[in-house]
Amino acid sequence: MLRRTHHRFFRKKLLHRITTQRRNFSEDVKESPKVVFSGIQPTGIPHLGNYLGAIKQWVDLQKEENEIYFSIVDLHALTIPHEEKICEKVLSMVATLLACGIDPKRSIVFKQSEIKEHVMLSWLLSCIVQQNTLKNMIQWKEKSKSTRNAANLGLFTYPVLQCADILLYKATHVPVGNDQTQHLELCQDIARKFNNRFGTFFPEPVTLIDENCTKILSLRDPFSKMSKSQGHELSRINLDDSDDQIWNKIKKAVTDNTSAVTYDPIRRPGVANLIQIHSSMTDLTVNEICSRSEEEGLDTGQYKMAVAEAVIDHIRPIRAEYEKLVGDREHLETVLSEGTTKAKETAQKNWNELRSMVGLT
Ligand code: AQP
Repeated sequence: MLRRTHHRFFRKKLLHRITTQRRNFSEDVKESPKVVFSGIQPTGIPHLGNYLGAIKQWVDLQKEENEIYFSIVDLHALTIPHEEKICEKVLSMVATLLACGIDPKRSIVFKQSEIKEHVMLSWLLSCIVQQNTLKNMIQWKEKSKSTRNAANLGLFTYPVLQCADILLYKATHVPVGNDQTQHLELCQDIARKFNNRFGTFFPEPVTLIDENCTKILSLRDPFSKMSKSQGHELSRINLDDSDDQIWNKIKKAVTDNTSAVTYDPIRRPGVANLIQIHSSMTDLTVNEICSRSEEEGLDTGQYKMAVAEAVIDHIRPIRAEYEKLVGDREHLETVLSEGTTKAKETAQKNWNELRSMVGLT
């Protein structure tokens, strides 16, 4: 069991530290309310990387008057095999999103596979993008390498379906973790190409990345990202982990032989990852954390306790809410079907216009 420490200076407060990238879309779009789109795969309980890289921003974006779509992208999840039925994981993802603070009155939460226009638009866009462009996608290169060139076609065309997801709703802003930056650049490129060829229809969506938690790394291998489906169970902190599990995972996190707490993501990625997680969960900057740890004379082992404390305090209410919601299947199904009905309306309207623009009707 985690012992309370004297490191009380590590106060918590959520910070709104969002940075916008690539503002290369028209002034009109900038001034109108944002149309926000983002997706998450129902491939397991989200981990700290999903939460800090994406979901926390999603919650913050609800504070503004935005039109918001959050899709549970079950078609993307088919690119890897699953033992459990994907639809079961979809409902637990809805429970997690609500527990994190997604409000179905403010955001449209829906299931991708219920809206066939995602696949139709994906096909249309795949007739615009060149296969060489897809071959250069970093995630494709990594995944095809890890499967020894036996990766399926769905993994190859995954970024095109992702572009279709975003563009179908004419999204102007896409909050994601920075592992998705290249895919979002592709999306901007495809939108531009479509507009040039068929007439202006799509905004070029802006990527929203929280500059303070661009990529959360695996706790076991700080050279890889924290992932739901890859790496050891100890490599990720899940949003339903118990206090003891969180403490145990952070205690065993791979660091290095230097005992001081210093931030050096290149030479000390394990320690830098812990500092980044800690900073994202409190109102402390990286510099404040390092200088206060020095003042307190903490070594990395002692510092891990302070990180664990901050993570546990942050996750505890989310876990409690998740446990309450996950048993209420009827409520989760209602949220999902109401969201899907609303999303379908926009998707069908936009798809009908697109069909006509490309000459299908
Ligand atoms: N390690 C991470 N750090 C910061 N952001 C991250 N995201 C994922 N991992 C990290 C962001 O979470 C959002 C949803 O991700 P996803 O469900 O589409 O899956 P993914 O990007 O492929 O991440 P996982 O967790 O590794 O899933 P699996 O194992 O199923 O492939 C995205 O915005 C992503 O940037």
